[in-house]
Amino acid sequence: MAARSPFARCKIVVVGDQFCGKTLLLNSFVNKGKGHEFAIFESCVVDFDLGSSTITLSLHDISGQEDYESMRNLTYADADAFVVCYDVSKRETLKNAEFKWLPEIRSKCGEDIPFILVGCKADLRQILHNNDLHKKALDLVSIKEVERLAARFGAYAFFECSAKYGRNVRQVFEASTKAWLDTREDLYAYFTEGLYC
Ligand SMILES: Nc1nc2c(ncn2[C@@H]2O[C@H](COP(=O)(O)OP(=O)(O)OP(=O)(O)O)[C@@H](O)[C@H]2O)c(=O)[nH]1
Ligand SMILES: [Mg+2]
Repeated sequence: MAARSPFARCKIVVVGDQFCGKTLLLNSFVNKGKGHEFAIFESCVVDFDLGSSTITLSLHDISGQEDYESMRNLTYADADAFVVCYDVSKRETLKNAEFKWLPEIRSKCGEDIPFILVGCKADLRQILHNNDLHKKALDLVSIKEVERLAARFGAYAFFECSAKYGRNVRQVFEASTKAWLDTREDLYAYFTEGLYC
């Protein structure tokens, strides 16, 4: 008889500037790239297949609008890991990850809260690669800047993804789940290696 999995639920909160791509990222993950583009996601619970085991993810979106701080504080309560998003076509959104979102989640959830850094709309980087005019206008984020920020704040991982084309979307949630499991010695072995069998 197969052993029962230990019950584990991981609460992941996706933060970042307004319009940087948080809601589409969550929708693309939950609806596997199908369905409509919803403007609002809010929260949802899904079973996530990690290969040899399944983990329950509680996924939470926020509004990137400045004046929603009290609502964000409610969402941050009991968060296990964060996905800190920026838009690869807007350097200002990476600056805000550095000066607004990372300080905010650390002040509310502690310095050691695990997080990953995610560049949304990576398709814009590809599409505009050979178009210098657009590249300037869009103020693309450089990978070096992201590497520096990730190293300075101790990001578990960083990715670029395209929710529009479903690229690297699963990897974002897999990495944020592992970032949390890394802090949970009691669960890590089971969920990453399937040791109980
Ligand atoms: N090209 C491209 N556009 C995207 C991508 N992801 C999101 N967008 C577009 O960017 C706009 C904003 O996306 P949202 O997901 O609503 O952004 P948000 O971060 O949830 O914004 P707020 O809820 O206002 O904080 C929408 O028009 C999306 O269609 C992507 O991967 N590629
Ligand atoms: Mg949104």
